[in-house]
Amino acid sequence: MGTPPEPLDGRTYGRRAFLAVVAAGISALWWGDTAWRGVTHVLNGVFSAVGAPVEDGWRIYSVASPLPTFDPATYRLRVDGMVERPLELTYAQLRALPRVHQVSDFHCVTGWSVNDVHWTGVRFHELLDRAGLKAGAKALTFGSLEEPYIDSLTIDEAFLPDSMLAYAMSGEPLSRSHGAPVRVVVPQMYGYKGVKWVNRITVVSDPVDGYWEQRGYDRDAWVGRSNGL
Ligand SMILES: Nc1nc2c(c(=O)[nH]1)N[C@H]1C(S)=C(S)[C@@H](COP(=O)(O)O)O[C@H]1N2
Ligand SMILES: [Mo]
Repeated sequence: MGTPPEPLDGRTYGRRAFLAVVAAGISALWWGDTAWRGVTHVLNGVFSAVGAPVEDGWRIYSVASPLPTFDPATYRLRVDGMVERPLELTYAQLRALPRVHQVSDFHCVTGWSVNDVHWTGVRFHELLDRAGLKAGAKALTFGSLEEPYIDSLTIDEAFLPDSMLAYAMSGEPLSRSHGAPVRVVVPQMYGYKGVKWVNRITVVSDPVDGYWEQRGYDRDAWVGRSNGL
């Protein structure tokens, strides 16, 4: 014959267990909420719609906050590295360079796209012709007012007929959220190559991994032909 379970303690134990579960639940809710806020904060910088503001089909992405503020009085675009004549262009000088318009589609590697985007800006050769490429120059590294976001293009990629440095979208100066004063536009590659708030173009002998490439995405971000994780 076995001994039946103790009936007296059972009650107390049940109540304790109940209280323990309630306490765990409350703490889970508490930590859950805190964790969720942390997660949405991170996702703002990671590829996700969660927490990223949406504007006309665009998700506004950044990796730091607040978004950079561009001051036309003090802004300079530096072109340096393997060049004969380093440049420091004011916003006005940049806008005075030969300008081009184009309409191209934009694709983020996470799956959203914006078709028929109207861009205005300058082709990269306009800048690099003025700076003068030194022998061995093969790639451009783009720096941003938003550190530590960077990316790079080979000079061949930068000289694709539809690659450009854009200072206007839809006929309006680039908005702060879209990267004022200038952003890289490379329609044949995924959006992460398109550094916003560009303030520096350094000519180098080899491309370097950009912000998202250091985190696993392909450096050769060809639309439809790269890893997209
Ligand atoms: N400085 C900077 N540039 C950036 C990013 C960023 O987080 N910071 N995100 C990139 C990615 S992944 C995409 S898809 C586009 C999004 O452009 P939008 O923010 O104008 O929609 O910006 C690209 N350029
Ligand atoms: Mo993206």
